Amino acid sequence: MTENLTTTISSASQTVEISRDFPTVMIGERINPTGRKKVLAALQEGDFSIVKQDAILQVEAGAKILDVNAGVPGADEPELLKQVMQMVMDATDVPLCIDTADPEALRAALEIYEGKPLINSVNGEDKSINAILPLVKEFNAAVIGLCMDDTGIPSTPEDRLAVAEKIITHADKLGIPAEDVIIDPLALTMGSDHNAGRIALETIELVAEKFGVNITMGVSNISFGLPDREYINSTYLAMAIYAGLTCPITNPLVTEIQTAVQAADLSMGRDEYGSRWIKAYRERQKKESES
Ligand code: THG
Repeated sequence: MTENLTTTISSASQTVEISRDFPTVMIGERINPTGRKKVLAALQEGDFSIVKQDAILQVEAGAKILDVNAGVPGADEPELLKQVMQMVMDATDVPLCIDTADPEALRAALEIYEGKPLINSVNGEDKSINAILPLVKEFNAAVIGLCMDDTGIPSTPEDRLAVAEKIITHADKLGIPAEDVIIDPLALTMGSDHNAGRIALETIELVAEKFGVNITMGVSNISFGLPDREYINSTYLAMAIYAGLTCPITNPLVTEIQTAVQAADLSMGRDEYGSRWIKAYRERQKKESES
């Protein structure tokens, strides 16, 4: 087994360490107009209050990093992304995961960010590698590498591993260490392919075993189009943590997600004396008695 690498991400005032030897790090997914119609409508109207509220609520619910996506169709993405990030940085102290496909928006975001951010994302296409990895190096960031390239998302775990290897190798050539590359095996929905979950789990195992790198994943993707998504997402999340997932992009406001992460960490021996589990239980009880 390869050594578990540690990725360090920071804001101006906080540092987060990600590793299979440490508790799971939740990356809050909610600041994203692509996945959320209400956020889209608000941002189109220049209303950032929902962003502020989502930032605060997600951190209170246990998110250690916040994903920030400002992909509003037709908008000036570099400007909007900076505004959304500034709002989040004013409202919370946690490090950010900058979620954009636009290299110009990414550069604009990196120029105002204080600390070491996580860039979401690069993929195995030469065009993406050549545009994104130099920015990762220039701004001393960490980056999420998606297991896809110009031919799409490979259908086998072995072929996804090969894309991960390509990204890690190119990063290394630019002087970006493997611990600053976090691999995303890509969760597709089981609503259209019942093997999608298994393929992603096997990819996690292969990548963790071969490279020791950290693993992220947009867990909610797994259940698009299916009913009772929170049960699927939370069960899948616990299984993926066992397979080697270390920093899921997920919705921390969902109780089933919170408890799945906490119970998985306890089950993996990452919660000494179960003290975090007990503390979280007491907090849930307190909340219930208040409501
Ligand atoms: N990998 C990486 N980054 C990602 C993803 C990934 N970023 C975007 C996405 N996938 C993760 N973020 C979300 C955000 C919201 C939802 C799912 C993933 C979501 N939204 C609800 C829905 O579509 O049903 C809507 C909720 C609402 O409108 O309030 O589920 O895979 N690296």
